[in-house]
Amino acid sequence: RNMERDMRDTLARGEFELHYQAIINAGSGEPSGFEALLRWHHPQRGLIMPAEFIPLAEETGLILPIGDWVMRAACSEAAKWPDDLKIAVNLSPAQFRSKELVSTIVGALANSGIAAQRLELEVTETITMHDSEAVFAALDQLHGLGVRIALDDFGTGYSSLSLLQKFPFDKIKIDRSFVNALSGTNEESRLIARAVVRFATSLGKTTTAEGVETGEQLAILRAEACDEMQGYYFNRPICAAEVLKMMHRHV
Ligand code: G
Ligand code: G
Ligand code: MN
Ligand code: NA
Repeated sequence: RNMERDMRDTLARGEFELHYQAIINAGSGEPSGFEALLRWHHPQRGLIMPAEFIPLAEETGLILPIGDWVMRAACSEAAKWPDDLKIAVNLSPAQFRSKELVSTIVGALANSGIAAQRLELEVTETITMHDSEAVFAALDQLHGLGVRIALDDFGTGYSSLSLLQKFPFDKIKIDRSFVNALSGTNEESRLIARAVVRFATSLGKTTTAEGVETGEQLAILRAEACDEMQGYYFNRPICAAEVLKMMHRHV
């Protein structure tokens, strides 16, 4: 497969890129951290988004070295930021099949010098579908080191209540499909947002709404006491240099 060969070459040359999207504290309106999002600038095909190449990376096992690169690059970049800012990194279910996941993450933290508490791992509930004992052990070990764990895309899959009880999630990210439906005239979507926030809060977990695009959605989520917001209303994913520029404007 040409795409697989191209992916290997890109990885070997260190030419993947991370973009970063701010996660905004609903109270202060300031970023509490950034989510790292993988990008591939293909020499012929231009910018390729993760949805187009992560499935192949998972099939071929390349997600393991790519995931290692992402973890190291994201932690090293975060080391340049004020140390109250977190870095969120997405993990594929396939990465949990590697025995090296915990040591890779510990290595990336040590190498960058950032505190474990600044790293947040975003996982979807599909990680629990295969060998959930091994996944639990890895998450529990990382959580014990101070790494934060977020349940991504909440509400889209088969999230069960027992999953939330069993796994050490610190945060629930409300999927953007729910946020997208929020408007002053859609009472039902507001009730769903309210229920999810209350449910998560009562379990001691924080909530982040993804895909916030309008001031109206922001106002509703604030009124429902959602802790954090993320979306095009605040900013699009931006490159590392732009993040640094943005920070200089703020200090
Ligand atoms: O903006 P965007 O197209 O970047 O992200 C699409 C999807 O790709 C998201 O669901 C996100 O979880 C996933 N994704 C983005 N970056 C990474 C990454 O570094 N690793 C993994 N495993 N998934 C990622
Ligand atoms: O699945 P995950 O939440 O990790 O993926 C994040 C994805 O959502 C990325 O593809 C990112 O570019 C995209 N995204 C971030 N903010 C918005 C938004 O406000 N609207 C839409 N439609 N997509 C968004
Ligand atoms: Mn995510
Ligand atoms: Na998501």
